[in-house]
Amino acid sequence: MPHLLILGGTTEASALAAAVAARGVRATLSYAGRTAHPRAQPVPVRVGGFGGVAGLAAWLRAEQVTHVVDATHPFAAQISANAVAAAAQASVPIIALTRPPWHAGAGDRWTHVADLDAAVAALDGPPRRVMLALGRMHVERFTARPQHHYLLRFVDAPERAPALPHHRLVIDRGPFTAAADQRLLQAHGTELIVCKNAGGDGAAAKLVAARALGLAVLMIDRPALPPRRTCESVPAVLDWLDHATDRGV
Ligand code: 3Y8
Ligand code: NAP
Repeated sequence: MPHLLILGGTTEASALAAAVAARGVRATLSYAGRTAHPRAQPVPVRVGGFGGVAGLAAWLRAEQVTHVVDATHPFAAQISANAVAAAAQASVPIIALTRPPWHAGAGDRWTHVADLDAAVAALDGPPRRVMLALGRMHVERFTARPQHHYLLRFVDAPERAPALPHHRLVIDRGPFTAAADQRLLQAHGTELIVCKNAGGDGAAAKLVAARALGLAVLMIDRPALPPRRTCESVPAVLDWLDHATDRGV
């Protein structure tokens, strides 16, 4: 009796949950618990950390998980490393459902930086109107650059106001649309967008809007992820599930 663990938190994870529910495959979708009201899912959901590699391996054994799909965000490097190690310890096959990185197109004004620290460093210089499209978890890093007028977008309202002297905070969860993001950027007078190379459609709207408005983008490249089998579509996961089951792994 298969039991699929989907490590979630992305549009792709939700699409996979819908597909396996429609097939009647037993699955559990797992959230870290970063947001107050995660999207409802058509499969059972668990929320919260597992307790490192050992905790995840123990969970896989206790719940008799037969397949793991890491459908987490490309910047969720810790859980992805833990999942590879825990799946190996528990002898459970694993595949990552990911999405290709975005690439600059005609008319894009992108500057690539390696990580968050490099993005903060790149914001030296005179005050500008900057959209930090990074969510809540890393905003405090930008107190090192207090001169800018920031546009922030969080999923949930924070307990206390961000410690950036000049900021406007929008509470909204994606997926976003290019038209709405263009209106938001124009209303703020944004000159520069700072974002992660998340890929996918759920967060691309601001890039389409930036291109239309001729705005600069500071694109944070993805962190290194461990070697693992990967695919880029729900059908590819379903095909893997069929064959992994056939192979008896
Ligand atoms: C808790 C689950 C779905 C999944 C929706 C995708 C798209 C909308 C775009 C911007 C960028 C950002 C952020 C973003 C997007 C999708 C997807 C995606 C970016 C939810 C969700 C959880 C999270 C966690 C949250 C982080 C934050 C990052 C906001 C649910 C809505 C900026 C990433 O307040 C916080 O602490 C938020 C933390 C991690 C990054 C950060 O560092 O702050 N996602 N986002 C997951 C969990 O607990 O395991 O609440 O339903 C999921 C989605 N967010 O099923 O519809 O597929 O990526 N999420 C980024 O890409 O840079 C927003 O504003 O333009
Ligand atoms: P992370 O840094 O890779 O993981 C930190 C710790 O959070 C993990 O070691 C694990 O705790 C716990 N964790 C992370 N994802 C989990 C999950 N799906 N289920 C159970 N525990 C999880 O992760 P993150 O970058 O904070 O991302 C957290 C969640 O938000 C993920 O589901 C991710 O898909 C989603 N998300 C993140 C981003 C982003 O920009 N990082 C964007 C969109 C969505 P233990 O060690 O205790 O097991």
